[in-house]
Amino acid sequence: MNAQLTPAPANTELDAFWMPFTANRQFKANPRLLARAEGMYYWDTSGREVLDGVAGLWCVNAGHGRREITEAVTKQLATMDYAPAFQMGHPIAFELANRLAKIAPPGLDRIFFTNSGSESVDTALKIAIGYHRARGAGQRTRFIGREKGYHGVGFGGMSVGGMVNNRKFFGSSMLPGVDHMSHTLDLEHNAFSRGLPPWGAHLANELERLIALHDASTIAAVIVEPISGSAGVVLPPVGYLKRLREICDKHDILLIFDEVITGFGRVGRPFASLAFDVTPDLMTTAKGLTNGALPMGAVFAQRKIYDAFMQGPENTIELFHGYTYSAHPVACAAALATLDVYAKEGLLTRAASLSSHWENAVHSLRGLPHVVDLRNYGLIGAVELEARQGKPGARGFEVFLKCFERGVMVRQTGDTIAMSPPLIIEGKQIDRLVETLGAVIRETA
Ligand code: PXG
Repeated sequence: MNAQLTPAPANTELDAFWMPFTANRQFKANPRLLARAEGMYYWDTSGREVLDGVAGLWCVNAGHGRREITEAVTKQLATMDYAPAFQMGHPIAFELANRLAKIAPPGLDRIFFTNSGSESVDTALKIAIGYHRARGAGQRTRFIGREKGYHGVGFGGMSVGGMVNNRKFFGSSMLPGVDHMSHTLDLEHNAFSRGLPPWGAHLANELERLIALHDASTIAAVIVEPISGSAGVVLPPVGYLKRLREICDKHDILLIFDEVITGFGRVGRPFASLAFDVTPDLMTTAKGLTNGALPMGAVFAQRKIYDAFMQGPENTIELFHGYTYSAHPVACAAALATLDVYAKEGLLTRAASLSSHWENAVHSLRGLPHVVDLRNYGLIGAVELEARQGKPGARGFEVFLKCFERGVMVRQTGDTIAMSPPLIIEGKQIDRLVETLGAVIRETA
């Protein structure tokens, strides 16, 4: 297969690529270059094996180098490389939408294709506004997000998001009319919870306060991640999401679940809304949809939302929105092959059977120096480290680097280390991942 390793470029050859969400100068002085991937592993440019503890970036759920996906993509490229989806169609886009509708949470059977999580979020926000407008409630344009939320980097997603660094540089360019609820991370009450924290459902009642402040008649939608990933894994307290659903229902406000990370098996069910038994009106996805092999996203909408747009003369476009690459045939082929792999290997529920091993492994780190919290759900885990005095993020970054040096890739956000391995991981690999992290934490001052 792809056995040929790409030689590492000299450091000066790294200048032109302005790397995303990266400390460019630090990286280019000391690069970490990946050259090959298969199954649970990457190999770097020197041929060193690295265990993938984050499924790339939470997307390679079926593991790397899946032959079925490669073949489907190759075949589709040779058959029809591109076809427009504006006023034209191609069969596999419809096939993919039908397949997704079958595994979707109840009623979410109308699917809009995008190319990323950020585009899925901006699409869902626009659909929410359009839905209310189509029903004669065009004044409903506000959104409620949440602190620590991450909804990608488009102007819409950034505005409803709640991660400070992603917002502060772009301050005056936010969408108007957005407010935020408090996040639900509370170490005083919930540190070291196993699975969902028992304390905190009442935090959902803040939504009632924001609704009272702005008036329900101005609010289009509430958007949250069922489990926040990027902010360092923030879990919903037991009962919290159900409460949000009740409040939204009471006030005719749409509830959007951003399942870009939690979708496609990460939590032991195909989607977190199924795991938590709370059904949103709109659901945003990307990442695991194609196993990360090609960029693609999908917004799942309740049929009532789609139907609300289907009015007026039949030759008019109902939603003035879409991307050149919406339903790209090659991405559709990758997604269909991915869904086949998930189905054949039971990967959309495999995390449930591994979750107690995973939970025990993650919580075995309790008591190590500077560990102030451990969080887990499905095949998601996080270790929160105490920040060094006056140097937030420094300890976390050092742990991330040392893990990589020892052949284990984890993710770092501030002083939190996140893990989200491919769903094909075996027990021994879970142990190696967590033991390496533990050893590194032990020797990091
Ligand atoms: N919503 C959620 C919930 C996400 O996690 C996006 C939207 C945006 O997706 P795109 O495809 O536009 O990047 C994301 C992306 C990490 C990390 O480890 C998380 C993401 C991306 C990169 C890194 O924290 N999530």
